[in-house]
Amino acid sequence: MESNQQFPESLIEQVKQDPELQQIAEKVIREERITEAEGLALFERGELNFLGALANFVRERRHGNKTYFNRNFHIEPTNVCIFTCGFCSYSRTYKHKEDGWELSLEQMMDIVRKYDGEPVTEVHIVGGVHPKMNLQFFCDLLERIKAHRPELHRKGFTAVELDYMIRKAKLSIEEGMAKLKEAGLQSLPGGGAEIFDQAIRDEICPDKVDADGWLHIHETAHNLGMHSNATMLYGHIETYAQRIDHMSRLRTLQDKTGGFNCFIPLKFRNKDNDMGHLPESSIVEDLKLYAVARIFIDNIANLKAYWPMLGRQTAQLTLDYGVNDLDGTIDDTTKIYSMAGSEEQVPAMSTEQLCELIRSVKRLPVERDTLYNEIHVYEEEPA
Ligand code: V47
Ligand code: SF4
Repeated sequence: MESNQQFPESLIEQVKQDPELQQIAEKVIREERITEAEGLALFERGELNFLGALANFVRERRHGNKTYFNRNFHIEPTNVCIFTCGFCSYSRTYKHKEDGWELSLEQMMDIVRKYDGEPVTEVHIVGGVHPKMNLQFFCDLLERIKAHRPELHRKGFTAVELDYMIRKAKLSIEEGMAKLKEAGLQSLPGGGAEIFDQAIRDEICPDKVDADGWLHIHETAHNLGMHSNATMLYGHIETYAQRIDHMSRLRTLQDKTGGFNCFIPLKFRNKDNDMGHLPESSIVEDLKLYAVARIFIDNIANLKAYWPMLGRQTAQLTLDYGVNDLDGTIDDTTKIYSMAGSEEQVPAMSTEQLCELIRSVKRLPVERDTLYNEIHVYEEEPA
């Protein structure tokens, strides 16, 4: 904890006309939790400069200038999916499965073997919900990766994929998660959360696991000693109040389990999907959201900007609005965002490029593992 930070008096000055915002700033400085109503006031009345300065104060109090990244690659077993989320540009229905891809165990092991001898620390496995890829198939995959390269951290499956494969195997969530852990699963990515409010889910992803189901799967993972991430898909038809409700439910579960590693806001991208008529949120709105998330969720240590979805320059900007993590090198192994219209058509950055991106905005690059243990602090320019 680096607490020699001074919150600029001029910023308190800036909200002098708004006693509620001033009180919120004072609470945050005293390290007191803000309420849902106060979170909403930040969204509704907080100017970008004020929110950024307050979020940056919180970020630097906890992390100083450190900005984390990891060396990872993705495996996307399939983009065939039984669900039809309106925002998804990536999936293909089972009826049109010939337009998508379905990887065999051997093809996925070829991807793993491609990284033999490379200093990657994590494989991130996530894809569509394929009716024929079952729990045993994924247990076999995990076992094979573990046998091939035991130290490679296996992070896998959104709660949506888990809910389907475990229910199909006729197991309870507790039994299914225990079986996956036994096979080698070590942590969960944060996907599938979207916006928890059911009225929004009914519009954008009516048929997949609901908020309680998502939270129950993550709580079960935490109880089994696994960590997980949490996401929020924003910038479509949700209101500020629904964003606060979403973050509040995560904050409540985190109070109970402490199992969330990081929170990842995911900006809705509108290319080639059924919600393509909606405009995308502006950069100002993106930055405001990161700032409010940093201030409101006081118990999840890390706030991640996922650069393949935001684009590198916006990701870089977020580092002044509460963000302390940029995910990983990725090596062009994910298609979710390039298919949805991201600027990053070939999402891959070398460690040097990531470090340069971080350094050029005067932050300190730190390579981490999946659980945020520090692997290397890049104090000096690499030789
Ligand atoms: O749940 C899908 C999102 C998620 C679009 O845990 C979209 O480290 C924007 O969760 N526009 C899956 N977002 C990916 C995910 C993730 C990504 C990176 C890191 C981690 C982590 C998790 O992607 C889905 C959905 O919310 N998504 N389509 C779209 N058009
Ligand atoms: Fe399937 Fe996930 Fe796309 Fe929804 S977001 S259609 S669950 S792949």
